Amino acid sequence: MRVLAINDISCVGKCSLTTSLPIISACGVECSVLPTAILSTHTGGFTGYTFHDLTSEIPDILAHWKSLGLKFDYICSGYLGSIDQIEMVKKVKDELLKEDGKFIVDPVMGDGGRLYAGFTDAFIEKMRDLCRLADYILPNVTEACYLADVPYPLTKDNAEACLKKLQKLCPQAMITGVVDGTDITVWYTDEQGETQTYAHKNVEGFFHGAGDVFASAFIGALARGKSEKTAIALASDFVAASIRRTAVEVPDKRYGLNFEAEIYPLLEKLNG
Ligand code: PXL
Repeated sequence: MRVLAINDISCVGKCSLTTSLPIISACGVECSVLPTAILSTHTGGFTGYTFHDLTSEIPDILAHWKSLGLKFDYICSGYLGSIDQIEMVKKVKDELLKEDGKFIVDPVMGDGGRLYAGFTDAFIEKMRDLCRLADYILPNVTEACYLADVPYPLTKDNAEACLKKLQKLCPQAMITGVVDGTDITVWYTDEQGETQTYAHKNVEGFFHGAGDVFASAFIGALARGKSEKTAIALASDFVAASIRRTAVEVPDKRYGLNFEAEIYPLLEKLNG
């Protein structure tokens, strides 16, 4: 079983590959990486960060992998720095995903109702095309609103309508982080096509990297053979526990979640 995580390396501020690698590995699954860019920190809340685009390196990496005959059971994409990189991910999926493999797209573009630095309408349109090729998509509320072209934010009254629009892009669509009163909820479509929700008590505040931690645990659990429903529950419980801990333990939330301390309980459930 081999997962390929396509994402950036934000050297400090846990997100992208610094969450995918430890979490997917801890789940007991081999995680290979295709780094899209290297940044000194992520772009959410820090200023003065460095950004080195790795697009030009990728064709040679792919050529080498093809010469080795490599194929992946799961390919998941996260933060992509340009439209060219979206095209590159399509090529990787076409050439390196096993025939019965799964392609998971976390359409990382924004949070809190706003796009991250550098994202444009043209990028959103291309991200919709990438979502059309996916087996699962995992947007947060902001990304769901941009992809489905509905007003931000979502509540329990309009989340299902947004989910239905996303299903036209990808039948197994999800929306993470829908706040409903005192709860925070994942909305998703189950394998029978029914809308389902999975909720936790919301913790006030903005927790950087939560979406990446959720996506990593979801993929790890799927790759361990769990159903979509179980993988969503395990990943949500893991993120919620990490957020509760981070709220009291980590003064500067830009540095990401303390998910490390919650890995053992995740594994107990995964192996139980
Ligand atoms: O957590 C999502 C993310 C990933 N990668 C980079 C980011 C962000 C969010 O700000 O800036 C580089």
